[in-house]
Amino acid sequence: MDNLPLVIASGNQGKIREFKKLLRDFPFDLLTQPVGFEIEETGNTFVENARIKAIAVSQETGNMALADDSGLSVESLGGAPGIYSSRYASSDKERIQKLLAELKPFPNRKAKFECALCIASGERVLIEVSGFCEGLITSSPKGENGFGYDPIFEVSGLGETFAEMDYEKKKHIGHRGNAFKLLKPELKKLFT
Ligand code: ITT
Repeated sequence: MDNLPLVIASGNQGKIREFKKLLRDFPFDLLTQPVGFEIEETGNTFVENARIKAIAVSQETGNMALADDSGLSVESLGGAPGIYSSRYASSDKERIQKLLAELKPFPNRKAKFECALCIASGERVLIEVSGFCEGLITSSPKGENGFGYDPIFEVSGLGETFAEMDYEKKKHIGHRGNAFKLLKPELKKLFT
């Protein structure tokens, strides 16, 4: 059987790298979304925004699309930056600096990463799942791996940040890997 085309509906290179590894053993031809394609994320939740992106990219390309809406919610900041994680500042470095500055007065460093995944075909939603990972915000960045807020997110009970882990470990315990664990059986159901 020929591989099925699947567009990774994201412009974030960090996410795209992770998806290429997560989907390695699946019978998909992985495609990237059209260069410069912008979608306004008008949803109020990660799930709504993942759905908006998957449908828009699938309609634009005529192929099935997988979107990820994800972000970091910090307890002391009332859940911020949450769905605004990528809009919080204009680069990873500035986002990290802003978060550390805002969190400075608070002893409670609890935070949670969430990842909503949606696969759509045209306007039809085929699969929706969400994964989570709980942890603490460090007082300064640690580690060189990963992307985004990885250097300041220390996974509960492990004492190391996502950026200090190799990718296999992040995949095993991280929000995207946890969402993917739920996606896998649904994908299998869909294609068998
Ligand atoms: P697309 O919408 O094109 O996929 P984006 O970066 O705008 O790209 P989001 O709206 O979902 O994506 O924003 C998610 C932000 O949350 C992302 O830019 C990172 O800053 C952060 N983030 C998500 N997953 C992360 C991870 O695994 N590690 C570190 N930061 C992450």
